[in-house]
Amino acid sequence: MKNRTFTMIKPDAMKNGHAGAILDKIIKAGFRIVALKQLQLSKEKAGTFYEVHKERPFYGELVDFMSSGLIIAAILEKENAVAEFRTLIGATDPSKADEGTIRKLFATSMGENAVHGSDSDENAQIEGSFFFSGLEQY
Ligand code: 3AN
Repeated sequence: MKNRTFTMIKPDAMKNGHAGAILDKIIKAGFRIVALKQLQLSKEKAGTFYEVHKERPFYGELVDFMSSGLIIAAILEKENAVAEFRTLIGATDPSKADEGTIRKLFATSMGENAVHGSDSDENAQIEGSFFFSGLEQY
């Protein structure tokens, strides 16, 4: 059965001009775009989105970075979407990401790692609805 995941192209990849190449890889990997938009998160919204990481030492840095520039947010659909997308993006630390993955190709560091991908079906649903209303999902 087809299911959904949520992604963001992060400010580093946007500034470095990789948004087009990343979307191309996502589409060629067989994901269907259910919803997509470009926006800039306020610090407050970025803080809410990453609330689960509030106690981690990198939380402040992460919130500053994610609100530092434009992002592209998108909901994607494919069979086994969450796991398939995590495989396509590669490990959180780009130096440990497999060859050919989005983070290996486009990420600069553990913090500035080009893309976000949901880690479960439940979080994909929560994250997708943080950015998109039901009417914006096709
Ligand atoms: P992933 O994005 O691969 O699911 P998580 O959930 O462990 O990774 O971390 C969420 C985000 O927090 C990462 N995408 C990354 O931007 C940031 N992050 C994780 N670990 C670190 C770290 N050690 N230093 C700085 N930022 C980090």
